[in-house]
Amino acid sequence: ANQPTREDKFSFGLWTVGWNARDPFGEATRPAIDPVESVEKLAEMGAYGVTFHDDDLIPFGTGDAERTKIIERFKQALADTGLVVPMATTNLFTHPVFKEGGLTANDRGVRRFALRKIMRNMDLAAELGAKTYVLWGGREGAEVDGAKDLSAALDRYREGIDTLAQYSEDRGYGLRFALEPKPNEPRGDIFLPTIGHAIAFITTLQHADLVGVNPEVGHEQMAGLNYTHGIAQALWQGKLFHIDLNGQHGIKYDQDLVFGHGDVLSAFATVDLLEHGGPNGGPAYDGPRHFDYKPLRTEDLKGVWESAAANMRTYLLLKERAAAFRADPEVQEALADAAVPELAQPTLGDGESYEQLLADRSAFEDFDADAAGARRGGQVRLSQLAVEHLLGAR
Ligand code: 3MF
Ligand code: MG
Ligand code: MG
Ligand code: MG
Repeated sequence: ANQPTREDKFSFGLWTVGWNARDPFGEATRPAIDPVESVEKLAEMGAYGVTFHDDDLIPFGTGDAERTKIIERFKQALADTGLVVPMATTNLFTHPVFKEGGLTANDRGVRRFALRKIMRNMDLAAELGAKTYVLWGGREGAEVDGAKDLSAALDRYREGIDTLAQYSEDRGYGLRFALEPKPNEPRGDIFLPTIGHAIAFITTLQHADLVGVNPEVGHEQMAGLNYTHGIAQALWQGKLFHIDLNGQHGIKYDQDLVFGHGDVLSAFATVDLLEHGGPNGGPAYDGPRHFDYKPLRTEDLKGVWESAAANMRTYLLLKERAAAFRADPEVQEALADAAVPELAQPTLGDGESYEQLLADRSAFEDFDADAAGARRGGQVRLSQLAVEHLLGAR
């Protein structure tokens, strides 16, 4: 039952399984993996999609003839395996040219180069049928406050995204863009650091309807935020265009652990929201379940594929646990006891005006605040039921 299938919509970035484990302190511990091998392996394991940065597939600086060959070979692998490309993105962080930013670099030439690099990969994304284009601005930021005109940086960020959205519309690509927030790393401070910052920024865009977010579990947790709450607001605002699932232990560097291998209770809440937070207890999100993780540096190639499988299996186990939680009559009772369903009831009555609220003595003059303040919470019971379902004790 916990064998992944295409219907589960699991996808992986080429840069995840393909990471050779070079980090800021140490050399690679594994060989790089041929993208075609990753496609074959992921398909075999039950994933439905693969995603990539331009440079994951076509190394930076590759000539046109070689580039065409690489693309043809990749397309053949997709055709042979049936794997799809739901999302693509751009590497605007590895090459030294982006050391001071991409779309928000002080150097105008770098900004123009960044736009062209994105546009070129959007052409490929559209050709491969991608629906979503992710923009993670890892180098859009600063270490030195005085080295960046912050207001101009936001102007340039907006200008860049407006230009890209217009390009997609004019070319008929029909892409939707998903901004990926991250508070820091590699820059000391990154612009649009959280889901909330990104959603607020999006309202200023020319094609605001085409732009949403791609929140990553670890990125929000690095800022000490509740990932489930963050994506819940994105969903509520119609902005959850894509997700990066992984694991993280609190406020530290971006760990990119296997999904569920960090804060597992939070992962349970996330899956519960994605699978049961929608209308009538159904799914709240129908996009790809995309994993952006890194196989630990300790692992060999066997460990790479074990870790890829672990992401999918953990998701499916949490999905099963969430379904059991929702179906448990005691959970239903505990939810009612904690008055959870009551929140769906509007605060004002149907057609009631604030004048009527003012006239309602039971709402204020006769309201027994002490009695309401003494009301049973019932939340620990709910929490324990979640833990017990998670642990397989129920
Ligand atoms: C870095 C990330 C990125 C983005 C990727 C997708 C390298 O912390 O999460 O992965 O997810 O650029 O656009
Ligand atoms: Mg990340
Ligand atoms: Mg991460
Ligand atoms: Mg990510």
